[in-house]
Amino acid sequence: MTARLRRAALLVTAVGVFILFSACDQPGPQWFWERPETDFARTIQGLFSQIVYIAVLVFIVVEGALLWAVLRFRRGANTKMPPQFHGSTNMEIAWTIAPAVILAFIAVPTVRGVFESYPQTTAGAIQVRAIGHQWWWEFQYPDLGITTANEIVFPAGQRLHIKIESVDVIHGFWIPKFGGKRDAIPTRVNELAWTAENPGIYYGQCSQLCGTSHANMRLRAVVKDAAGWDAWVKSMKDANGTPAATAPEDVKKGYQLVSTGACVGCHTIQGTGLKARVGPDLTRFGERTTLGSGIYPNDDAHLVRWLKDPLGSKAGNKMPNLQLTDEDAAAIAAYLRSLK
Ligand code: HEC
Ligand SMILES: [Cu+2]
Repeated sequence: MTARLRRAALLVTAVGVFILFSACDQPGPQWFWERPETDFARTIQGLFSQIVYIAVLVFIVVEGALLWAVLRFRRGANTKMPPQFHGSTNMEIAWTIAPAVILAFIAVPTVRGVFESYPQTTAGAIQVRAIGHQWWWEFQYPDLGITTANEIVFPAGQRLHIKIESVDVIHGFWIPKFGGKRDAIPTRVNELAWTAENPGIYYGQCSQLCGTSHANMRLRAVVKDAAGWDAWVKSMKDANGTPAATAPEDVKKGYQLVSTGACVGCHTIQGTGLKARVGPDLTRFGERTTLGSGIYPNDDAHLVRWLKDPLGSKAGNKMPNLQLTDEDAAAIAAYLRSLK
């Protein structure tokens, strides 16, 4: 290689590395290394950090020794051929024992972490079934008689026991700040239990490639304080979906369209005639912050676009285009957003 070529290659590498590492600049909403938000995340993060630090130490020692050897023993103008030898029992014993000791330091906490990460006693915990669908999440609270979608709601400071399932393909339930991911596998139930520490909204993402809109299969964890949780449970249980007879005048048209249209075949809205389970449960839909499993804010503009053009809003979407007029879509959006 000419010196110029070498310099160009170096420059390209440097720029590439710079661009790569610039992704680490800011902790985004799914950044997990700082401030774990649950006991479960703390276990996983402690283990992860411990292994990373050991790996960094090993890297420094090995690369340091390598560099030292390369520089110290490099060939000079009149270096003679060094003595050649084969086999060294002492060195072989050393490089068998040293890695075994290092691996023990990794294996013991890892095995302990694996056991700790499985729900032990979950008596008294809030029970939730998290069910993966292409490409959204269903959340059922069997003890409370509540079903919702895409936003898993629970209180801070109380144990949550999640049973993770899937109705179609393998999905991955993952809220990075809350700790490791766990797969949703058809015909199986995987479990997670944790206690969240701080109220807030946290981001999640399906972590198993599950088809066209895998990247759009997000979720939110909405962690409430005790009062907020009680209010949410009450509101979900009281949901009456604003029956036609009492629906406020301004959303009555939307209600009629929804309860006589194709929506009936796929969605549930508690308190109305909509009882199908193909798509997300829309009970109290107006209380959700997002739309389309966490990809859009739940506002009028995005909702109207969603209703008019589901596929344009989300690739592969299993909700069909129902050829709604602008007027009907706006009326339906107003009704759905009034459900709170
Ligand atoms: C053939 C079944 C089907 C029909 C009919 C249907 N939907 Fe859907 N709908 C779905 C599915 C499936 C999703 C989830 C799409 C996704 O996020 O991947 C969905 C999602 C939605 C969402 C977003 C929910 C959320 O939490 O993000 C809304 C709102 C919605 N539908 C409203 C309607 C309305 C109103 C109608 C009638 C005009 C309707 N749907 C008709 C299947 C259907
Ligand atoms: Cu998925």
